[in-house]
Amino acid sequence: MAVNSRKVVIVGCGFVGSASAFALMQSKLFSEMVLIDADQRRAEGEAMDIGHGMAFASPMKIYAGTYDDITDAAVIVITAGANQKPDETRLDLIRKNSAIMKSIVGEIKKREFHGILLIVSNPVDILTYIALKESGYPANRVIGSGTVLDTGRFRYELGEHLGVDSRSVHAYIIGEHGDSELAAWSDARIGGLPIHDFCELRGHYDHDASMDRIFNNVRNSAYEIISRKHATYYGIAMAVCRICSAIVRDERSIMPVSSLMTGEYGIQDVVLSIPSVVDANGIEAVVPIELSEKELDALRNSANVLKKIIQENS
Ligand code: 6V0
Repeated sequence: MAVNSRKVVIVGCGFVGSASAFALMQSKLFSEMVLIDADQRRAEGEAMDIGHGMAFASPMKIYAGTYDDITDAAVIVITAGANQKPDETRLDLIRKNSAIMKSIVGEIKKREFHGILLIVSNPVDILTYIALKESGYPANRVIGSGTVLDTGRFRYELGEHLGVDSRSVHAYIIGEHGDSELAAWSDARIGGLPIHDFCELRGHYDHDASMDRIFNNVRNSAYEIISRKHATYYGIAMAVCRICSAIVRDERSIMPVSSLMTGEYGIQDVVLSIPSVVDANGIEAVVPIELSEKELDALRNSANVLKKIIQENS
């Protein structure tokens, strides 16, 4: 069956899935949205609630469906799974969520599906690796939201620090979406200027202290939000929307989604985030940005952390 580029499926309609559905409805990217959840009534309730906003947005079809509805979808967004509890790391979730991911991909694989799998459930890099292996799809079609959210948080923090629109900040968080992630400072640019030059233009000279503070704020964001409101979902919903836009509009946008590494920086057979060109076919190319020796070590460490978890759980 031909792919309908204006159809999306969301599997998992909890906080993240429903916030993503709400953001996608308002984005007008799709004309058909299918919601699937193990709790069918939950999916039905979300479809009704979000559907009632249509009169204030633009017309589309939103309904609670089944896996038989996936065959012509352009994108399946997987947000099913338990979320992070206050005393849990993302990696603690692995056992619970890898079983859920295997069962979902098993259902998808029973049907014909030629679109993109976008994995959001945590730990996202591990689950994207599992989805890739279980599905047998080519690596370009199985992508994780990776550090797109973390990078959004990083750009926000830098924008606030420097009094500049965060969209003018070109800087990435790369590696694992989690504790071993790193900021690619040596590649960071603000409006084309190297970051330290821009900082000095704004009267900030204490680079090391500011870099530590900003990166720690970014890395601890999820813990800080979860300790206050028990889940995070609006930021990731916007990130999902942004990634879907790059796919559906064939934008060739560069964003740090996570994908299978095949030798970049000497890293392979692990899924993590490096800036990548995203188009209608998913990952068109990985962009190996320049890193300092220290950053390279941190990236390889991040890859090793992820590899160890994969080995321990396979
Ligand atoms: P939630 O509110 O508990 O929702 C999870 C939903 O998944 C529930 O509605 C469940 O019924 C459903 N579900 C469970 N098993 C299945 C199954 N086999 N098939 C279909 N549906 C199922 O969790 P929340 O929405 O807060 O989080 C979902 C996932 O997103 C978690 O793994 C989070 O850790 C992860 N996040 C990922 C982020 C990222 O940046 N990648 C950001 C925030 C959260």
